Amino acid sequence: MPQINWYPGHMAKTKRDLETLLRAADAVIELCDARAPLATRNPDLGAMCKGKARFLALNKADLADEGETKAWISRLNDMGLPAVSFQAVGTGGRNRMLRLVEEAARPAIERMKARGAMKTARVMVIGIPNVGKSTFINTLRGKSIAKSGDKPGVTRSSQWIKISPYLELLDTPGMLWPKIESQEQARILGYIGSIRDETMDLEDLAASLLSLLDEIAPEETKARFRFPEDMTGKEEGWMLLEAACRGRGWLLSGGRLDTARASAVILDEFRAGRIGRITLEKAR
Ligand SMILES: Nc1nc2c(ncn2[C@@H]2O[C@H](COP(=O)(O)OP(=O)(O)OP(=O)(O)O)[C@@H](O)[C@H]2O)c(=O)[nH]1
Ligand SMILES: [Mg+2]
Repeated sequence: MPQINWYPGHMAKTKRDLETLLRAADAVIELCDARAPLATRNPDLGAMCKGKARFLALNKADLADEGETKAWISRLNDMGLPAVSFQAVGTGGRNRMLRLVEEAARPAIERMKARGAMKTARVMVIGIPNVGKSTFINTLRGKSIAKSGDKPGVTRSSQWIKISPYLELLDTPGMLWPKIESQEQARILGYIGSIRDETMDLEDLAASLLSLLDEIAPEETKARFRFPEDMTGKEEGWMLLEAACRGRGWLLSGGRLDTARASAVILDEFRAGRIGRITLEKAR
């Protein structure tokens, strides 16, 4: 399997910029993807945000398995990290989230008040690319102000966005970290769309995704890609990719299998939640 080379050159600068901006923030909200709450967290953020009030939002909860998300929330809370689930598309849960954001910033505001200064709460929204930071801010604002899109690297520079007369949120560019711990983690980031597709071998990626899905959600995967009845369930990713080509009719002239097209569609369908609500990392 080719190595994924994932650290875009501009990200070292992003990190330096965020460190400077953090000084002005009263609290930090970190967003991760509810389908992989460990793999989609940047290990550098803990040290960067030291001393700041902070909580984690498991976003895109609509795409993850509900029971797994609940289990993840209690595991993270048990570890001492306040965590909640959220769905940034749609308006359900907006008021609850606004209250949480305000609560996180309140101690800093109270400290300022005690010194006689009236202050707007400034909360920074951080996380790896494509987890929904800009969408989250737009939903809390009730208006599409921050640019968002279904690929990583949409937000190029940070901007403060006024949510109410007393609250501003900082939209930030997604941040990855320079040293990759495991290729398995890199692949998860590839599946959910946090690494640019152009830097990966999409056929390898789709083959390994199929093999993971076949393990976690065999029924949904089999039904979606119309695998033959006699598959044993122990096939390699590439065999599954070929079976999906036959099942879904992704063929070239002469009946050759169109694995390139198949891979693009498989990744799209997974990212959009069409195969089912599937959590890639188990909480227990
Ligand atoms: N299903 C679902 N999709 C979401 C949710 N939140 C965001 N999205 C989608 O995820 C994609 C990425 O959203 P963005 O808000 O641009 O993500 P970002 O974290 O700002 O990304 P960068 O700016 O590239 O770091 C968009 O297509 C959103 O519509 C959610 O809760 N559920
Ligand atoms: Mg963004």
